[in-house]
Amino acid sequence: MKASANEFSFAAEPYSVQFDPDSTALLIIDMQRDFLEPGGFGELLGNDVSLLRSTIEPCRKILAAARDADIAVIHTREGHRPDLMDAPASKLRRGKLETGIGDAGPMGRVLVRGEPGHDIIPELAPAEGEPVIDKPGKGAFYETDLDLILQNRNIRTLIVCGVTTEVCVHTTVRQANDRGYECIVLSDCVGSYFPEFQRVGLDMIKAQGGIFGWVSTSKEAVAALTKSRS
Ligand code: C5J
Repeated sequence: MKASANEFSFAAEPYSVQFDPDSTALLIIDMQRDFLEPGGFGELLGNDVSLLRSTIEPCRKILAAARDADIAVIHTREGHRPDLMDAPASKLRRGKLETGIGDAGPMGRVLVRGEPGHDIIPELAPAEGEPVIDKPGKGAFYETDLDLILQNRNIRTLIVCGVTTEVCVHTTVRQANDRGYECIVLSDCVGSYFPEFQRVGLDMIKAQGGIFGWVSTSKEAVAALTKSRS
């Protein structure tokens, strides 16, 4: 599995991908109660949040493997200041929701920082020292210090997990790709409320020779990370 000094590879589509564990990070996007649990923003938008729950166990496994292999781990959360001054009016209006962003819901104020719904689900709780990027938009690079953190740690490759595939995962992968990062999206660690968006979202990443990056699985990634540090 070793390609050259400190370079490893694992099976992916459209072709196998090489990575250096020292310049690789696991990026876990928005695995928040607001998207995965009943009563949060995802459900208030009319979605069946149970569709995302299959991502939890594979995410838990790759998170454990990354920690064991001493790979950098970064979490993100989508949400807003309690005064909502960082939320565009268009976002607040969108969906014409009866209970929308900033309103009181079953898990506190919807998509607001510091509220229970904004928390990362307990199964994937960040460990001490793992940065949590609070982002006001869908893309994790928009109005955050993610790029700076990655640059300061010489990270070039991102193993990407989280929700939802076609929204925050896709937007982040596109932003990362334009900034020169290599993205490997793990198909069983990303989820959508729409099965067809899940399929097409993953196809779009790996099409045209990997126009946005690679698609692999948690099994392949766990095996590769484990081997890289053995
Ligand atoms: C959405 C996200 N779907 N994290 N956010 O609004 O994908």
